[in-house]
This record gives sequence, C-alpha cells and structure tokens, in this order.
Amino acid sequence: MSIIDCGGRALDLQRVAIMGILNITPDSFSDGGLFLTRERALKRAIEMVGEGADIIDIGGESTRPGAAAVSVGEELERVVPVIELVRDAVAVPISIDTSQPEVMREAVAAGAGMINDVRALRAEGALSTAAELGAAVCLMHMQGEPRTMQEKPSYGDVVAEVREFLAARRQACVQAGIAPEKIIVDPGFGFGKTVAHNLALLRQLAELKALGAPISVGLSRKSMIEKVLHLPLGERLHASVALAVLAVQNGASIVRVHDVRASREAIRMTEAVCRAA
Ligand code: 7PM
Repeated sequence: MSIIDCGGRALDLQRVAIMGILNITPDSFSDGGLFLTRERALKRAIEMVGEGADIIDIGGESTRPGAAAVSVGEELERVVPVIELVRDAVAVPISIDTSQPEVMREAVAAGAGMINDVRALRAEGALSTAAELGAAVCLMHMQGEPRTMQEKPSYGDVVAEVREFLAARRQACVQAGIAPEKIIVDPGFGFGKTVAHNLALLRQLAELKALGAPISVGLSRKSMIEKVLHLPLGERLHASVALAVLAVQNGASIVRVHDVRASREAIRMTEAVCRAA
C-alpha cells in the first residue's frame, strides 16, 4: 500500500499525498468560452504542481452537492481536453472526479490514472468499467443523493456505518477484478452528514484503518467550517489546514485540497512529528 500505479504514473503514499482540486466550471460571465476555461484550468494545474501537489483531481462539477445536473456530453466536453493538456504539462498522476462510466472511459483514454467517485462506483456500469480500465479507484461514502442528502442525514453509529459501507464497496471492487492495492477509501465529509457526523468521523478516522486501504479525505473549505466559524468560502484557509492536519494525525494518506502550498507545509510538519521512526 505504499506506491499506487495510476495509469503508469506513480502515486507515492510513503508520505501523505496532496491531491489538488481542479474544478472545470465554465465561467458564464466571461466570453472567452471553453478555450479560456481550459487555459485557466491548465494554468491552475501547473501552479498546484509547482506548490507540491502529488496528484491533480479534475472534475466537471457533476458530483458537486446541489449543483445543477450536467449531461454526460457536457461533462466530457469540460474534462477531457483539460486532462490532455494537464497530462502533457505535468508529470504527476491525474484523477477524474466522476460517477459516469462513459466519462471514466474517455478520461482514462485521455490520461487519467485514478477514478474518484463520490458514488463509489454504484452507478449502472461504473464498477465493471472501472475494473476493465485498470485505473486506481477512490471510493467515497455518501448517504443519499447530492440534491437531497443534506436534508435529514441520519445514522445510528456514523463511523461504523461509513466503515461498513466502504468495506462492502471495496469487496465489490475486488470481486469485479480491481486490484486491492489500487483501492482507496474516503469517508465523504459533508456528503449526507451533519456537522456532528463530520466531527465524529474526523475524531475517529483511525477506525477506518481497519479497512486496510489508504484513506483519502476532503475537508478543504467545506461547510462544516461555516457551521463552526461562520466564515464565507474565501476565508476558510486556516480552518481547512487545521482539519487536514487532524486528518493526517488520525491516519489519512491522501488529502484533497484547494490550497496546496499551505496544506503541504502543515502536513509535512505534522508527519515529522507523528511519523517519527
Ligand atoms: C460544494 C460542496 C462543492 C462540496 C464541492 C464540494 C470530495 C470529493 C468533493 C471528498 C472525494 C468539494 C466538494 N468532495 N471527492 N469531491 N472526497 N474523494 O469540497 O470529500 O470539493 S466535492
């Protein structure tokens, strides 16, 4: 579980890996259109690698909570050209954030080596497609569906339920032929969870280590920070870094972040303290 092959590019998990978030959202207020959106995304990817990102997670916003549904055609048009540009510009692995088998296929053909799926490959055809493509996979827990999941999240024991869900999805992946060493799990902070659920999951993150898979976390700028500190999206850096540090202390191997440099420095320092020989 130390080095994961992502389509021929290595993701080294001997140290905590920083996953830089690259959202491809066409800016409807600029008339530069798709070309400008793509150029801007490429520039941001290069910048994140310069700041120390170990993998770039590219998403067409289709999996964002509350986001308007994006058609498969639109998702492909957003992500595929950017994957090709990023693949040629940087050497780090690329992850595709999608739940759609067709997007997985085209993204891997374009150079993605990991599939990051907030639905943990539960969509029709997703599991067999991921297995056939041979990509690494990140399986995320979500209760409900993005549009409605924050209405009434409910658990008996959130940590046990997330762990059991991830164990079952991991098992399904192995049965479908995905190599166990290519499977990553993620508790899905904010996906069908109250603040109390999110805090319990972070506090008890180490209990997910029993799954025997590297743990990925996404806490960056999430609304749990808004609930605790009442800070708008643009002012959540310090809290995001604190949450990333706590996740690493509690066993996370991959941290999905917007702010690469700050996260990386805080995490390397945390590792120096927590992972001392
Ligand atoms: C609005 C709310 C916009 C939430 C975007 C988000 C995760 C992920 C996302 C995560 C993995 C965000 C989320 N979150 N993939 N995709 N883990 N593996 O903050 O926590 O980017 S979308």
